[in-house]
Parts: sequence; C-alpha cells; structure tokens
Amino acid sequence: MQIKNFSEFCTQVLPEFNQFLNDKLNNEIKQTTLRDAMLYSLNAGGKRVRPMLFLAVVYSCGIRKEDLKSYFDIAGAIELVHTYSLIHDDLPEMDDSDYRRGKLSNHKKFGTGPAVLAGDGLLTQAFYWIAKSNLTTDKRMAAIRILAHNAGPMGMVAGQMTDITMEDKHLNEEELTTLHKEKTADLITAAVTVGAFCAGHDLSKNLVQYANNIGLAFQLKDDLNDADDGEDIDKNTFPNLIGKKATEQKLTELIKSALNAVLKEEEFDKNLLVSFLDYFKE
Ligand code: GRG
Repeated sequence: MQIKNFSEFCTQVLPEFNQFLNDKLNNEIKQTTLRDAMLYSLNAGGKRVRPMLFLAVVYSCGIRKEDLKSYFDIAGAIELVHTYSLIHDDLPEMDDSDYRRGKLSNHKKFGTGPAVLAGDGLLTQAFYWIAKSNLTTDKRMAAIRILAHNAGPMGMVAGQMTDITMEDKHLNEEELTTLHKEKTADLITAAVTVGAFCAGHDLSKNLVQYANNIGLAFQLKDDLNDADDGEDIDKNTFPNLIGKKATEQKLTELIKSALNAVLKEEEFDKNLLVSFLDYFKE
C-alpha cells in the first residue's frame, strides 16, 4: 500500500538506509582515524531530513519502495555533504561550537586537523558515490551538477562565506534572504530537484517553488527555535531583524505557498510532500 505520511515513510526506510551508510563507509575507508571521525558525525543523531526528502520525492514520482535501494547512493551523498558542512561549521574558525546535537563536535572529539579532513573526506566521497551509482549517466550527471552547484561556491559555501565575513555587519532583509537561501535552502532544494531528475520526472516550476520555500522555512524555524532558547541575540537572523511575530508570519506564508505549489504538481503523488510540511508545525 502506498505510504502517505512522511514520518511513516522515514520509519519504513530509515533503518535500511542507515545500515547502508555505515556498511558502505566502513568498507570503503581504510584509514581508521579518518573512518572513525567521518562515522562519528554521520552517526551523531542527525534527522536525515535531506536524504529522506530526496527518497520521498523519488517515491512520489512512482518508484516502488522495494526499488528505493538503487537511489541510496545519491541519498547518501546528500547526507555526506550535509554532515561535512556541519563539521566545518563547528570549527573554531567558523561558528566555534563545542557541541552538536548534544554531543561533542567533531573537532572537540578528534582535534581540528582530523575534523577538517573528516569533512573533506565526506565531501569528496559524496561525489564518488554518485559517480559510481547504478543510475543512468544522464541522471548521475544531473545529480553531480545540481549538488555541486547548490552546495559549492555558487550556493552553500558562498552563504557560509557571507555569514562569517558579515558577522559584524547588519544585513538588510534582502541580504539576509540571500544568505539563508545559499547557506541553508540550496542543499534542501537540491534534495528535491535531484530526486525529481533521478526518478525521471520533468522538473516543474511548482516543485522548485516547493523546494525553495521549505528550504527558507527550515532556516526560519531554526532561528525561531534559537530565539526561544535566548540564543543568537546579536546574529543576523529574521527574529532579530523583523521580530519573532513577523518571522512566524513569514514562516506560515512560506509553508502555505509550498503547499499551493506542490498541490499543482502533475503526475506526482502529493501526499508525502504535503505531510512533510508538518515538520514546521512541531
Ligand atoms: C561549512 C560550507 C559550510 C557550510 C555550513 C549548514 C551550514 C553551512 C551551517 C549550519 C548552520 C545552521 C545551524 C543552519 C540552520 C539550519 C540547519 C542547516 C540546521 C541543521 O540541519 P538539520 O536540523 O541537522 O537537518 P541534523 O542535525 O538533523 O542533521
């Protein structure tokens, strides 16, 4: 029976996907310190939102649950890129964070040099996984192109550069939106758009709009959570710039617009992506 709920989808798919990630890295990485450092952050409690979103899109395009395994390399690559970005973001020279998800950050556990290399290893291995996947050449090329575009210096890396160099400057709404789009939304957008490409679905304006909106919504929710915890009072965030109430309003509008966009998508089972929007209500 077709799965209609995103969290039910995760319950059914995640155990096998997590096993796949661990088996694959354990087999491939021979340098033990590097392998330990890469696996430490990969298994440190991440929610796997991006790879599950990617697989949910593939499934919504009509690929059967039993056949999702063929897409695990690409889903895995997306999670490797995400994990690398968090390891590097926590470094003393970036956000300087000792903890991530309640556990010691990678550099606190292994040292700064190993943490940089664990991030480098995850990033490069991601593209090795895509190149070696069993999908057709055009699908692998699309996955490499979109992921590199959105996670690299035309996307996430650019956003991170703005973030660390503009720390002491007051960004206006347009600048802040660009920063969030690049730093956070672009990788989430990639999960959705690469999913559509890999499943052979014609990428529509609606799906791109859905992806962009949830990407930005993701950052706003994170900022609102931090504001509730009394964090980030001096940082460039929407709650600091326009206030908490206006940020909540903006988040509601983004979700509404994402919903309208996905409901217009043709030849696509909308249930999972509609149900994913509950993530923002929690
Ligand atoms: C180092 C190039 C480079 C980029 C780092 C992603 C990022 C850019 C920085 C993280 C800053 C941050 C906390 C942004 C808020 C949104 C976000 C990406 C939260 C973390 O994503 P989750 O909640 O993480 O999906 P888990 O822990 O579940 O994997």
